[in-house]
Amino acid sequence: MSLPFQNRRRALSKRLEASRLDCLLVGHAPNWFYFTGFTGDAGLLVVSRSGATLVTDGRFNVQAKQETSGTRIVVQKVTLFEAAGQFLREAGFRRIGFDPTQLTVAQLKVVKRAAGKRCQWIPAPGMVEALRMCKEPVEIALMRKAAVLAGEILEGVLSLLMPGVRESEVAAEIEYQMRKRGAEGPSFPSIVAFGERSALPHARPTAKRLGKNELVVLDLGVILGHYCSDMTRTVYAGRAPERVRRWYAAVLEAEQAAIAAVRAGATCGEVDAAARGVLAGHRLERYFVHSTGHGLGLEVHEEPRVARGQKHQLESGNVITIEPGVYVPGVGGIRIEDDVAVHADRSEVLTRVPRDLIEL
Ligand SMILES: [Mn+2]
Repeated sequence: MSLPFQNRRRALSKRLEASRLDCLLVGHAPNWFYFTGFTGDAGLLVVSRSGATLVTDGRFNVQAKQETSGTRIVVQKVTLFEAAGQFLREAGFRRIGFDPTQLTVAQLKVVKRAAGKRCQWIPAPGMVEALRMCKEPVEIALMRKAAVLAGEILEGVLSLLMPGVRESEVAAEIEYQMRKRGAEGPSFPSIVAFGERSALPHARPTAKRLGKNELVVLDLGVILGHYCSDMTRTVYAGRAPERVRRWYAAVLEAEQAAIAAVRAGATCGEVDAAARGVLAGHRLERYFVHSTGHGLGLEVHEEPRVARGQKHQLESGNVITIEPGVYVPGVGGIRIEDDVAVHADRSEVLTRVPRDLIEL
């Protein structure tokens, strides 16, 4: 199953034409992968209306030829940015688009100088990200697999949550299972947080041991076939007290309301408001300290953002997370997160783990 690199370059080409750009300089690894399939971590891709050229170094020459097709490979003899500049000069490109959020001031200076004075440099932020936001069916199929695998791993480690186990031991098992079961690795450092630490939305696993009557937040995702998944479940080690049940029910209700709001045509702000409104109804809004979700794909955080006031209108092919939470400092936190794909006439939850409160 090969990804439609040619089609993507054609789609970019149309945008270049609309912006009257001769080419776009692509310096972000997920973006050059998107257009060529090249998985190396050093390079610069120039996509023009007539073709694609990848500048890379000798370490990646063989790999680049194996992984790409219809892409010219230039092995740099000087530094990467000088070599890219020389190529732009020789190719005669004049109006060159670049993403100012992905190029450092120093890199831009070098490539500009090497390309020569005739070139005009036009900021074109987010041009590739806008294309990547709409996944093709083949991408959604890969993301479905990544989501299912994350769920299986999450369910598999629940049996480790016995009194005395350390956060770091659970995290190690999670990431071992990812590799063992075919993932390239975790899509971000797995979060395993016990007790009070569950109130930290981005807790890193520590040597803390699981005690009796503690919340446990497990937030993990895999990269499988280049695509990311991202999911969270919160369980209770013991019999949950009344207030924890109440918080859990509120977060679950918020998550379900947000998932129900996901459809083509809805704005990301409306989806965020659906979750936030439920939590406000339970007087828990001030404990919801982050946005409702984010886009997911080749990167674990990408466009669109699912946050307050975001105007992006969801469309078929968008894949986002929905992950409301409640974090009570000094007590604990609860988050429930799933991955949702938008189709023309429905939405599809890609993650497949039950959401009812589990008491261990
Ligand atoms: Mn997430």
